[in-house]
Amino acid sequence: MRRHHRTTPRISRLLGSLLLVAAAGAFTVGSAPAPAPAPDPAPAPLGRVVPAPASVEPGTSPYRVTGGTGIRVDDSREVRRIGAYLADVLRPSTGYPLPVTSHGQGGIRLRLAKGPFGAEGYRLESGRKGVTITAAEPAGLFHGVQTLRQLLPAAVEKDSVQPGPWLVAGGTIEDSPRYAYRGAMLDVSRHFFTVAQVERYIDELALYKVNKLHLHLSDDQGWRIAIDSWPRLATYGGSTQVDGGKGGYYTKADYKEIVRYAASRYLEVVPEIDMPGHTNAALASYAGLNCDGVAPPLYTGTDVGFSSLCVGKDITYDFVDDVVRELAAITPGRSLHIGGDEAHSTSHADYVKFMDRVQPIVAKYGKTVIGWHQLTGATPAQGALAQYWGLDDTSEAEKAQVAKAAQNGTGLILSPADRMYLDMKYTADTPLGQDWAGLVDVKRSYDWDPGAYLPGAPASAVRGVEAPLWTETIQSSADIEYMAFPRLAGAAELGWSPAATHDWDAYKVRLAAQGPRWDALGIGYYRSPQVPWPAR
Ligand code: NGO
Repeated sequence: MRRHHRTTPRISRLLGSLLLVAAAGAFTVGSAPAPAPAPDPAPAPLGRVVPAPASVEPGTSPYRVTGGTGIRVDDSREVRRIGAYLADVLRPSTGYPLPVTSHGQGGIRLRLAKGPFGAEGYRLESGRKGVTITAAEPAGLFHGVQTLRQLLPAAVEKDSVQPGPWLVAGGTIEDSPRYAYRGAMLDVSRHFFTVAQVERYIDELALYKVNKLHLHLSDDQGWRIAIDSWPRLATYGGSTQVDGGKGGYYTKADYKEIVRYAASRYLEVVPEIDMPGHTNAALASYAGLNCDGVAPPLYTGTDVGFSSLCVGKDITYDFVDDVVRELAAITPGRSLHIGGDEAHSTSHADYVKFMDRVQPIVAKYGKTVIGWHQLTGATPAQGALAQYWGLDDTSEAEKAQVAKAAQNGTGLILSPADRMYLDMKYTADTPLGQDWAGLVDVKRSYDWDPGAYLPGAPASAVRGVEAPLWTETIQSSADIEYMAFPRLAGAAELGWSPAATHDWDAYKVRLAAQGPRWDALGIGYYRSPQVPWPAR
């Protein structure tokens, strides 16, 4: 996919457009009179956007982006930056100069103003004279820019000059999210992904207004973040991965770069250190962390539930304190995920004791706890969020335990494995992924309501949804994209769009229109037969 911060030399683009004009001219030489130009194709309907906007009011005349269009921004650094991001998207394919300026009239305007937009909402007004996106916060402008991209023809996403025309349907969109937490998780432990690969995924998440990137930074197979006070975690614990590849880890500078890049796309990084189970990489790195003082070998298989930190040893809490302190210091977001799933080698009493000691450490360093929903089997700290990853078959008792915690104030992030797990196979023939939670095709992953999902949990406890991508079988950006697209778009819509817009038959048509965009961006996706993709 094109990296939006890369700047292609404008001259070559201008040359490209000149050549196109020259080529068009060549056809008319000697054939007088020139035929009337074909009428413009109709622009995409104003509401054909994923996630579905909250409200869409079609107007009459479209706006046409031309060589004279400017991008007019408020005179602030951040709005100018968003203008430059939009220009980077539009210039290569249109071939237009699209200057970003804070003066002039008409064209594409990005402005901050007080209004009923909330932290992430925006209004997009389009008509003959221009397109204006208004928001109270820069994040809203950025999300509005993503909407504008989808209103333009798919070819706008290409990297070389295309013929156009570049029409945006007329009318007004008023839009803001249903949930504040709209996440995607990438497991960088089972297989390691480079900063560039993570940034590529961030760009893809931003297309769909996802605002949290949860990084699963540690597991049995690899520890992926440098911790200065425990250096072997990364240098040794990060030295392999599933199937024995060389693994890797992020230096603090790498991690800060991911955080910075995510923030430039209005995503917050939520780092996870999974504990007390899923800790073989740490236990292998420091013998002292083991109850018997013996370090196990590094692990490159895919079993779960066999490792545990030693709950009775004080060094365990020194370790947790150091890791949380160092990670919190380089994490501007409010949340820190402490895992807590599948602690099958930790007794229940030890699990409760561990969580009672570890959650205050997270608070001490100014962060709020997120844990997998097994945390509700201990005592979730005030303000903690539980991430539910059960499925239809999960026992009623377990569901009730989570619902009870929600009634008592624990917020929920919903990641039901048989709906939201991007590592589940679409069909039995899907070459990648797993099927322990069943097969999850596009309709199943989209067609449920987070607000009414967990019996007994108040709708107000639901803070949002997240689509996790576990990477036991995933090794490349192409693998990530094949599993994430198209399901990620549905997860994003569940997090953003009002429940009233939920409708599979309408969704699948909007989703189908994303296919040519992914083709233009070089995103290889699963062409599910459930979706009426246009022919290629
Ligand atoms: C489970 C397990 C992970 C696996 C994943 C694979 C959770 C929360 N714990 O989800 O360790 O990687 O399934 O689908």
